[in-house]
Amino acid sequence: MTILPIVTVPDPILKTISSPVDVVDDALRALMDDMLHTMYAAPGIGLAAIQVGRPLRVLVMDLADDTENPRPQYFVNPQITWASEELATYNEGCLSVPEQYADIDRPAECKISYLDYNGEQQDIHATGLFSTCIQHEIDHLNGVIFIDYLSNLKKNMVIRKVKKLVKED
Ligand code: K1U
Ligand code: ZN
Repeated sequence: MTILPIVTVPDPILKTISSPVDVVDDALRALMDDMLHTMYAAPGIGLAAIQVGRPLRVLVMDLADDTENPRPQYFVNPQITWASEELATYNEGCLSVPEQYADIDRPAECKISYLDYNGEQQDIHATGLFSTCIQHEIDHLNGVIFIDYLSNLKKNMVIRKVKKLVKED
């Protein structure tokens, strides 16, 4: 497995609308394995394919904490089929916006239909951090980053900080 480089803002590739996957085959599973490995190494709790430069509607997540066994989840062509009117606020981060956090409001609960690691159709009801994280990741598939919900002033400040951080590395 390979740890892939993660693209950071303001790289325009992050604005790409990713394309649906035609077939879940061994090549796609190899990409999902590399994405999971990359996410664990970062470390993070989610990663969309566009964050490693691949414009495909694929994401991986693992919400297990350090005291639990890993619980990898793979979502291919995920679609939000329902979202609650009730909102929840979470202080979000993003591996493409390193070391920056902001409170973001999103539907507290949602239902997602997707293909799993084996290409089987699945439906899931997401609540809590799972709901927040999967909505954040699906945003990536549509070229949206959490800082897009901030004012232009705040967003530009964050981008300046990330540029400085990446240059120093
Ligand atoms: O870049 C990403 O899309 C991943 C992002 C997912 C996310 C986090 C919080 C709210 C919504 C979506 C991250 O994983 S940021 C890093 C992070 O949250 C974390 C890192 C280590 C341990 C626990 C959390
Ligand atoms: Zn992100």
